[in-house]
Amino acid sequence: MKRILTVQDISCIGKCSLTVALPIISSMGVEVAALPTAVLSTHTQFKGFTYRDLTSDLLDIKEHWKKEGFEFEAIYTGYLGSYEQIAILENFFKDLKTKNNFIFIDPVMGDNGKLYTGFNQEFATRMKELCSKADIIVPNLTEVSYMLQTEYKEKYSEEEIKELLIKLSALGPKRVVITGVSFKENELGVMSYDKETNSFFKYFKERIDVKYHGTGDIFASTLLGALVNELSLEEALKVATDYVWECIKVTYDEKKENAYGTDFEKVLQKLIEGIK
Ligand code: PXL
Repeated sequence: MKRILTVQDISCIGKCSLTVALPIISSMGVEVAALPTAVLSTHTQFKGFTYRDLTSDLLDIKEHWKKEGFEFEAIYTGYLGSYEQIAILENFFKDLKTKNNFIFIDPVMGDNGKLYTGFNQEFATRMKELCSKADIIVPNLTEVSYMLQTEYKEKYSEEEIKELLIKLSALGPKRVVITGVSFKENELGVMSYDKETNSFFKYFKERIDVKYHGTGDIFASTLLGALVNELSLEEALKVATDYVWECIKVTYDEKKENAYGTDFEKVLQKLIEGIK
């Protein structure tokens, strides 16, 4: 059975990071080694959240795995809360990257043109360095604008997105995906660039005019699960975009609060059937 490692926080309430990565990737038939970087009572968009930092455990855990000889098909990082955690992840990559696996980074830092609580430009620049060590990265347009220090805009032309994709791939990753791309008012989706084949791909769904927390994490987890299931990047992007759309749709039908995330559990069955 294939096994991946994912390193990100557990936010107990709010359906993001590990609480979506674990069920989604497991449902896709892939074992998940879930390494929490911190335990939060909720994600950071709620007021008054608690934060138990687990940074000091991370290297010991990796050392134990190395002794046991565990291997991972992919190493997937999401939300990371400190410079120290980024440095530790660089060490993980050095020790756990093999010829056969790949590094997948979702540089979770912000959305809608703004960084999340606790992040700044300096952190984004450091995250950019981490991304240079990845095989595939999946930032949204806010994260792109901070990493490349380009202006965040409400609208981009296809040429502008292609330019951003090429700039990001020049940092190192062979494959780059930008999420939250839209060239038409009623569409929202993704665009990707594969440096090795010099090819672009875009895929859109009908826009549902609502934002839910955690959809970026659902997208990244689903994309990773599909890639580990040996779907092509294009196929995997379709599966992940379709699933995020289903999650938003099923939640919107009941109009849940945005910060609480989507009812992704209700459509997991569709995802499982879709990748068979
Ligand atoms: O969904 C991204 C995310 C993950 N983890 C934590 C967060 C956020 C976004 O705010 O606060 C702790």
